[in-house]
Amino acid sequence: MSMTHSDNDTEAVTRSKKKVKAPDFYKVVLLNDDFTPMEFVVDLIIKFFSKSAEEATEIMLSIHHEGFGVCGVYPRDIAETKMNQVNQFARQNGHPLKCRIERN
Ligand code: TYC
Repeated sequence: MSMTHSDNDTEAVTRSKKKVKAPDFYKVVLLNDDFTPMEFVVDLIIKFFSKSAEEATEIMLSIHHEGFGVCGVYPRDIAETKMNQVNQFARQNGHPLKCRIERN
């Protein structure tokens, strides 16, 4: 069976599109609450999201004022791991802080 030149082109484009498709990315979001100490949130953002003290303070204050804030954007498995680590760390320390992920 033979393929025409144009069949071949179409298949090549279709296949390469599937093969190199970018992974889905997820935002890791922290939610505000009235109880978690500001210093704990700053330390947590430094620890899990590798931010400087200055960046972490800006993100924390933005969450405090806006109600939520994005700490980073990662492929799904990394975003899920960060969310779980943050939620466990907050719970272990007796704070109600919640972390979620959202598809980008
Ligand atoms: N609102 C908290 C306070 O006033 C601080 C806070 C910031 C809590 C960010 C959670 O994700 C958070 N102590």
